[in-house]
Amino acid sequence: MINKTRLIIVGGFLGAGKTTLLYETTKFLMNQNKKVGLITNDQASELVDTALLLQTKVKVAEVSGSCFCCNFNGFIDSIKQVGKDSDADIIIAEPVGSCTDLSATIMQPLKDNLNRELIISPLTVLADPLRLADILDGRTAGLHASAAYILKKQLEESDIILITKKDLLEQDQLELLLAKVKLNYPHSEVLSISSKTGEGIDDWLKLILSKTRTGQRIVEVDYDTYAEGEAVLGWLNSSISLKGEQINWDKTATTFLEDISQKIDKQNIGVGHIKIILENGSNYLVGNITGTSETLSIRGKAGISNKAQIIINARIEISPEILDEIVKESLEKVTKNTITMKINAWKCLSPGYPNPTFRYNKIVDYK
Ligand SMILES: Nc1nc2c(ncn2[C@@H]2O[C@H](COP(=O)(O)OP(=O)(O)OP(=O)(O)O)[C@@H](O)[C@H]2O)c(=O)[nH]1
Ligand SMILES: [Mg+2]
Repeated sequence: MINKTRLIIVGGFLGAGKTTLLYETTKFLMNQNKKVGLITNDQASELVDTALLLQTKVKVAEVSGSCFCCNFNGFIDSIKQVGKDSDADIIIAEPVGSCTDLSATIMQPLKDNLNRELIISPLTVLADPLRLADILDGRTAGLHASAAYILKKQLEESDIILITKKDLLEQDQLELLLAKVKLNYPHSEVLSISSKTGEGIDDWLKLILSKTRTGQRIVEVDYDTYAEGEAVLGWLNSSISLKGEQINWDKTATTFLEDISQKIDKQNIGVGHIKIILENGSNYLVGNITGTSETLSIRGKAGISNKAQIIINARIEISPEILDEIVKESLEKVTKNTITMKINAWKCLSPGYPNPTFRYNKIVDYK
């Protein structure tokens, strides 16, 4: 079989930098005249990640309503669909950040079932350097112990650990972290990148595009702890149309996120990731919170106009009911008397017990 499609799976905990890397990698590969297709994944529909990645103009398929592992057939259908629609040389897929056991539930079944159609790259697991350093020091990175358990299992089962956001570290901090990670995860290759500066993306791509040994380790996962780690997260996905008179959307989005992050700080809530995309025609901004208010970041500008669309995705350690209240209250505060909202979708949930379609307990041979 000639011209097999490359499949790259980019895992890692919530907020680790997966979508940002997919975005930058897609642009990088397009500049090399490669055809790229992308797959996003979430427990519900209305994804910030999909809306953002569509800005690259490549095809984006979405597996929503369940993770790749619990809807493996949906994942296969998406691989085939996006491969066909974009005639892709390379497909990059981003699983849900609170998923683990991917080697047993995704990598092995993929090798077993799609080895004639695909070349599968090593399983790359992204890690935010600040969370990673905290975990390596024996703490929980501000997360519930069971959520931190998921993060640790992701690292253990990786073929490659990719420390992200290296621009946030001094050189000596980075070297120390790299050395610690290598010591703690001796079976994985360890690299670092910054999607912000582009540094390291080339080296990572060279490595994963030249290798096919993937899913080299299946680790033991206690599904009750894994389920608890997911269930402590309230999950909110919503999409809203906004209308007003010459509204400054950048200010609106900033005030909204600041208000939410203040509540999080005050109530000391563990944060997976809160993200928004606010689109005003072809202008858009993306806002993220991955921990305390210090992590709040806003990129891009949506400008001033009468109409815009916002998608909000939040995963924080609080019940879905309280999350619902927090977000509604902050929205009402910033829209009061000036902006009318039409809610197109609003879903609040707590992820159910993970129930993968397949779970292999042996490594599938694959070269
Ligand atoms: N400084 C810096 N920030 C980054 C970098 N890469 C990602 N980020 C930031 O990290 C936050 C999370 O990035 P995402 O790419 O959305 O993370 P993710 O892993 O896709 O998150 P989920 O899909 O929710 O699991 C955002 O605020 C990004 O701007 C980087 O290289 N440097
Ligand atoms: Mg993402």
